[in-house]
Amino acid sequence: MSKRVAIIGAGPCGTAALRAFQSAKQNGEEIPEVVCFEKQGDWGGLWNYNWRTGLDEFGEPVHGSMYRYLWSNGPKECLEFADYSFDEHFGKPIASFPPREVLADYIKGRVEKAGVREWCRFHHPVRNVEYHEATDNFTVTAHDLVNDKRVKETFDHVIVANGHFSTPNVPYFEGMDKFEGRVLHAHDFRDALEFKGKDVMVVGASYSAEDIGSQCWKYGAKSLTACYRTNPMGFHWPDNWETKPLLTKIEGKTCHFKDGTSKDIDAIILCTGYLHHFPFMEDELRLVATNRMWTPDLYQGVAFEPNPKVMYLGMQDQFYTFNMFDAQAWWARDVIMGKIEIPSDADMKAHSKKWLDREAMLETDEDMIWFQGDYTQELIDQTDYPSFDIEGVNKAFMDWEHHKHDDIMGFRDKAHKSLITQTQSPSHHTKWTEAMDDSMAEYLKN
Ligand code: FAD
Ligand code: NA7
Repeated sequence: MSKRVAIIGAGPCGTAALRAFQSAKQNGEEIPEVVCFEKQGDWGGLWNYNWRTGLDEFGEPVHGSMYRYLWSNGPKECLEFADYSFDEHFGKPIASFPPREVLADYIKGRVEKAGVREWCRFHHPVRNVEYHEATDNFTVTAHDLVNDKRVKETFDHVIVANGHFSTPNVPYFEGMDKFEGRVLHAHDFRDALEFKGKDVMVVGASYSAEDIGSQCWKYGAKSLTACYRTNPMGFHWPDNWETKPLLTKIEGKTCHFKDGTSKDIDAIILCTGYLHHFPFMEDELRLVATNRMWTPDLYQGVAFEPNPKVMYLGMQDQFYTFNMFDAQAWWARDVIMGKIEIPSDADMKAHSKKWLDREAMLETDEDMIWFQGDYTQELIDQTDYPSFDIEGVNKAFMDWEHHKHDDIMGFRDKAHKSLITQTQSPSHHTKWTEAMDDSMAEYLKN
């Protein structure tokens, strides 16, 4: 097979694509030549902690949005790879909510075992992807940062896997330019200890607001204020945590809210989400998307309808993560290898419409979890990705949701059961609120 495939990004989605092709090769199939361009110096995507903010050592925008002391926000049993279990990687059962370093080790372990590192070009941000109608292929231009040289190569397919939680969405509130405190977006948050003893405000009502607020609380912030645009988070927060409607304006250190109340604040952390950002894709190849459960223009949530030789992985809002990315990567691989046919434009649109109609009916987190579980199942049914108990994963997500509503600072102390190996996780040796050391060595001492 003389085809060439470019993968952009070696995070969980890009490494899923690498593993998908390698597993076909392992099964004796002839696979295309795969080249994965990665901007950072290692694989793992967001799970590689980067202390830097702003620009990196090469002047590139820093990709990392993760921070110190980040622990998995969902049970690891809900994201376990079906072809590489936690038991296989760690050699023993481990607790259900691993810190970042532990999950990074797990993600890397699978691709190290697969032996696909030589398919990757690290420190190679992709600058441009252009399609040529006459030859039905693409020119990918990347920058070799170490040698400071542009490289241009031709590919038959492009898999875009650069993630969408890296380019911050930064709203402006009146008076922000004169705020007498620190203001930052979640993307630049690195260490909760910076906010010890401070009156901290998080703006937003989703995962980042919940987790960064909880981190600041855990590491000794004096008070937390969470303000929301549409709906509050709705958990039972500790006593020094207050919920307010949206910020309207700032005067000095005083923040005013929609209900007419005000409060003095030392630091504002904008947990206001991220932009899907593909500056390297030519206009006609660029996905325009927001963070939602079904992404318009992607057939099967993956193939770019205007040109299905371009595939986008992991573009949806995420309950399911690593295992859904795998399902997408295996599906993309099988389209590229000619095992799955792309239907007519009308059929692609009809398929997307079915999911868009269902998306419009979603009301609760539970609805969204079942939606994403069904979607993942639909993909898995089309490939040889090992089948696993999706209903069991959905139920584990339900338990997790209930645990969060029972005790938002205690849900990480719960233990879940693997849907891949049936191993029951042990409870972690230390309660999350008391576990200050998030190193892998400490976590694995069970
Ligand atoms: P990423 O992990 O973002 O990887 C994308 C890769 O593409 C990066 O390595 C980047 O360097 C590279 N790249 C970017 N631009 C270019 C370019 N132009 N050229 C070449 N390479 C490029 N998920 C969970 O399951 N559990 C959690 O607890 C969890 N916590 C999270 C906490 C935070 C703060 C954030 C932001 C996300 C969290 N997520 C979590 C969700 C996260 O999106 C996924 O786990 C996962 O990292 C997504 O994988 P990805 O490959 O799509 O993107
Ligand atoms: P999300 O999940 O996209 O949420 C963004 C939040 O920011 C959401 O609550 C939005 O409010 C809020 N938002 C967006 N714009 C504004 C403005 N202008 N004013 C006020 N509030 C605003 O992003 P997260 O960073 O929380 O999570 C991303 C990933 O990181 C996630 O997958 C986790 O795993 C970790 P809304 O509710 O829409 O009114």
